[in-house]
Amino acid sequence: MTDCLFCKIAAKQIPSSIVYEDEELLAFKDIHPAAPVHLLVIPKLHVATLSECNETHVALLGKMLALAPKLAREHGCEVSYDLDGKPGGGYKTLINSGPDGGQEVYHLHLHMYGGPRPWPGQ
Ligand code: IU
Repeated sequence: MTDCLFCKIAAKQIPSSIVYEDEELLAFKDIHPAAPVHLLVIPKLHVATLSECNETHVALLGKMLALAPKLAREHGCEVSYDLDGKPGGGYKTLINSGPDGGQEVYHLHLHMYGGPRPWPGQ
């Protein structure tokens, strides 16, 4: 979509701090970070909102979510376990959908928050 900001970021027409890219996905640093680590994972394909997704988007959505652990490892917020098996670290993933869900940019994106808290919703 020509007027979509995130399409322009995906096409490198607008600069962003890219942390991951493959044929289908781009991940970049949120321009107004709400946590020490605040990344956005987007599909290069324009999908306005999660509400437009159906079974044809299952693989794409799976890839977006499956990227989170890799990004977490690379940004120091993976879940780890101490010798007693107690979990530490971690991160939050979030998709805002529609105005009531707090969505402001109408190109599907997965937020990933990590690092020292607080983060949104905590
Ligand atoms: P939302 O889920 O649609 O509310 O989130 C949109 C996010 O996109 C929000 O966190 C913005 O800070 C972020 N963002 C960005 O990273 N770069 C931009 O140029 C614009 C918004 I506009």
